[in-house]
Amino acid sequence: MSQRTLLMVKPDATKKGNTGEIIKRLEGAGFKLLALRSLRLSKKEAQSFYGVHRERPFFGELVEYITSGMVVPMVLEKEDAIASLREFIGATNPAEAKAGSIRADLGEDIQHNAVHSSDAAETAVREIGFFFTEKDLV
Ligand code: 3AN
Repeated sequence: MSQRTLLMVKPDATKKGNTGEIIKRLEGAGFKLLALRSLRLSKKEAQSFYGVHRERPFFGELVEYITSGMVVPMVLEKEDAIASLREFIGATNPAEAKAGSIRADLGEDIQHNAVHSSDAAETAVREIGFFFTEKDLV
């Protein structure tokens, strides 16, 4: 079943000029780009976006990092997009991500790991709605 998911290029990757490389890899792997933005999140927006992690010990650091520079969220569509994108980007920790994946090649460490992607169907709907309205999706 064709599915939509959200991928967000994180500040470590935008700072290093890796946004184009990431989009090229995604399109090359058959993910169809439906919408794309670039912005810097406010502290409030970041706390809301990462709300599920509020109780985790690294929450403060995570918010500080994600608001430290530009992010590039985008909506991608493909068969089984959510699971196949998570497989494609690699494990959260770049040191454990499979060779050739975006996080293995372009991530630095568990926090500076180049990209975020939605982890489930409900999360994808929420995260797409966080950045985009239905009319943004081509
Ligand atoms: P994923 O982004 O692969 O779904 P989660 O949900 O485990 O990973 O983590 C959410 C975010 O928190 C990730 N973007 C990751 O960079 C960050 N994170 C996870 N674990 C740590 C940690 N131990 N220290 C700092 N940041 C972390």
